[in-house]
Amino acid sequence: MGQLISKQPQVEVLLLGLDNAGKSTLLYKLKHNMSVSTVPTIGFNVEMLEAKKNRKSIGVTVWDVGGQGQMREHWPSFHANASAVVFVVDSADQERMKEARHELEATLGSEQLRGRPVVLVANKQDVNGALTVTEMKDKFNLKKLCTGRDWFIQPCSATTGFGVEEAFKTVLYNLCNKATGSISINIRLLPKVILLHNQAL
Ligand SMILES: Nc1nc2c(ncn2[C@@H]2O[C@H](COP(=O)(O)OP(=O)(O)O)[C@@H](O)[C@H]2O)c(=O)[nH]1
Ligand SMILES: [Mg+2]
Repeated sequence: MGQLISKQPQVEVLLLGLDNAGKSTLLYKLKHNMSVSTVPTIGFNVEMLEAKKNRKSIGVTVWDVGGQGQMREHWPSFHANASAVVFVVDSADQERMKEARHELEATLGSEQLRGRPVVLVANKQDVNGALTVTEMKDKFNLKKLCTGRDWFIQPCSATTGFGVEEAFKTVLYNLCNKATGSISINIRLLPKVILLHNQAL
């Protein structure tokens, strides 16, 4: 098993965002399709997923790095190997929107992440008063902030599961599309397994 995994092409996805944004909830929903009670992440969680494109497997490692103030200093240590960034924002927490934007700006300013695709997850869409994706796009000035990279904003509710798969499919789509230059990739997500199937081949 270990040998098989080590021969797979690997991509690493960095899951970032302020504490309480819903990163760990999102990861466990994706991985186990279940809601878990989370506690603030001290340090980081790491989960392996498997994507399949045609019959080839791609190992996807997701790093869920704690978002509390003192942990953010360590985010840059995760930049070097990251293929893509998924940045989770609590869309209902308007008071911390500026802080979230500041952290996203700092992250995207990293040399090591230059050109890497980014998905902004507008989480907690189930909460009354949550900003819509259009409002978030404006608040974060995303078009300007993400110049020079593939970017996407995904409405999501990590607790209900709405938009969770799509957020990761978009990341993988961007990565695989780049790697192969292929035209159309359909991505199917099975429990614990993400299937990428290229219909063109
Ligand atoms: N209503 C709602 N609550 C959420 C959602 N996602 C996460 N939460 C809650 O937000 C809190 C923080 O979630 P957690 O995943 O620990 O955030 P993290 O610090 O970013 O890892 C928990 O109480 C979650 O149940 C969501 O989409 N909607
Ligand atoms: Mg967490």
